[in-house]
Amino acid sequence: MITLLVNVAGIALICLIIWWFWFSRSHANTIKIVNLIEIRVKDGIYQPSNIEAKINHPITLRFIRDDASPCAETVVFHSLNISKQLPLHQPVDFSLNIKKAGVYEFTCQMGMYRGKLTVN
Ligand SMILES: [Cu+2]
Repeated sequence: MITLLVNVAGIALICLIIWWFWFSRSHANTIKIVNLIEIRVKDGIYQPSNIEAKINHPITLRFIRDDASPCAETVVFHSLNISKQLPLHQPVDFSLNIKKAGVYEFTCQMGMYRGKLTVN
């Protein structure tokens, strides 16, 4: 009877150790899912220019400007009230987490470059 109890306790302990290692490992390896989308600014267009995102999900739009013309210099998200300057060939991130469904347009300051972020 005592040996049985010891065996049960031993097995339980082994399970606990395995579970603990598995749990702590999987915990340490947790990956934060982040949507990163790279947008090239070139030849008068944003590429890609139609982007989809989910409500309440973080998304990062990384703009890389390859167009030297001053037209491409600024990206404006009108309805979000955000704008950023794009230095040539340097990534500029917009990290967004939009709480409301809709179509969010982004353009250069003169509205020649155009793109939209659709949030559902
Ligand atoms: Cu422009």
